[in-house]
Amino acid sequence: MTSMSQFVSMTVYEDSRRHTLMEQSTRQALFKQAREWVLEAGRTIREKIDDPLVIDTKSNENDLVTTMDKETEQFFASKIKGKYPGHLLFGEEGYGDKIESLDGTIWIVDPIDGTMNFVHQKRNFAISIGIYHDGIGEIGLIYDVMGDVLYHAQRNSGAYKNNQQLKQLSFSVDLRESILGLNHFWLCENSLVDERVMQRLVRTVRGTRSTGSAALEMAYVAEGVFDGYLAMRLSPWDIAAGMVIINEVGGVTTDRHGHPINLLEKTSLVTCNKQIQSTILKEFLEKGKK
Ligand code: 2AM
Ligand code: CA
Repeated sequence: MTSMSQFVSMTVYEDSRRHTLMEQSTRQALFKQAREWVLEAGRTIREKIDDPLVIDTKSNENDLVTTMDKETEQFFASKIKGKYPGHLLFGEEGYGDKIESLDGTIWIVDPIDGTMNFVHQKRNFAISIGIYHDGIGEIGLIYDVMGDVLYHAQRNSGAYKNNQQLKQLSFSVDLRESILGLNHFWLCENSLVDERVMQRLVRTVRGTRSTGSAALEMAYVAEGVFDGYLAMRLSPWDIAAGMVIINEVGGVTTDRHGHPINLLEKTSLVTCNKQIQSTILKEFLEKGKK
C-alpha cells in the first residue's frame, strides 16, 4: 500500500468518512507515469488497427468486446500492479480488483471506450483512465487514440488538450444556442423519461450529436465544443476520467436527478456547462420523469 507519508496531512470530512488528499508531487509523478502508459497502449492499438479482430458480445448482441479491449486492460493491469502494488484497478474487462469502496488509490480504467466505433469505424474511441484517491478524483486521462489527442487534468491544476490548457467554460451559454451530446434512445420509448419531453429538448437546443464514446463526449464538453452530454446508463469507467477533466473547467456532473455520481454503480449522467444545468434538469428530466 502506498505510504501515508506520501500524502499531505490535510483531511476532508464528508459523509463522516475520512479522506486524505494526494500531495501534488505524488500526483504529478503518477500523472506522468499514467500518461506514458496511455500513450504506449494507444501506439500499440494504432499499430494493430488493421489486424483481424476477434469480436465477442457481453450483455447483449450490440455490447461488443474484442481481444484488443482485453489485451489493453491486461497491459494496464500488469503495469499498475508491477509499479504500484498497493493501488487498485477497477476495469471494465475484469482484469482488476473487486471494488466495493472508493478507499485507497484506484485506477478506474476503460481500455477502449466506444468499442462499437472501434469495430465499425476504426476511430472515435478512447482509452479512459481516472485515478481517484479516497473517492476524490485526482487525475483524468482521455486519449483519442486514432486522433492522437490526449485530454487530461489533475485536480486543481487545470485541464489540457495535448499541451494546450482548456479555457473555463463560458458563462453565457443559452440552452437555445447549445449543442448537446445525447444518444438517440432518449427519443425512443424508454423507462426513465417521457420521450416526448426529450423530443422537446432536442427541438429547443441548437443541435445534438451522438459520438458513441461517453469519454470522448465528456472531453468535448470540457473543451466547450459540446455544452452538455446526457447518458441514460453508464459505468464508472466510462465517466471517471471525464469527471475530473470537466471539474477543472468549471463544468458540473450529476446523475439525471441532480445527485452526485456514485462511482461504484451504473448511473445516468448529466454533465454540462453550469449555465444550462438547472434548465435541463428541472424543465426536461424532472418534468418528463417516469
Ligand atoms: P464501451 O464502448 O466502453 O462499452 C456508447 O454510447 C457509450 O456507452 C460508450 O461509452 C460505451 O462504452 C457505453 N456503453 C455501451 N454499452 C454499455 C452498457 N451495457 N452499459 C454501460 N455503458 C455502455
Ligand atoms: Ca470499454
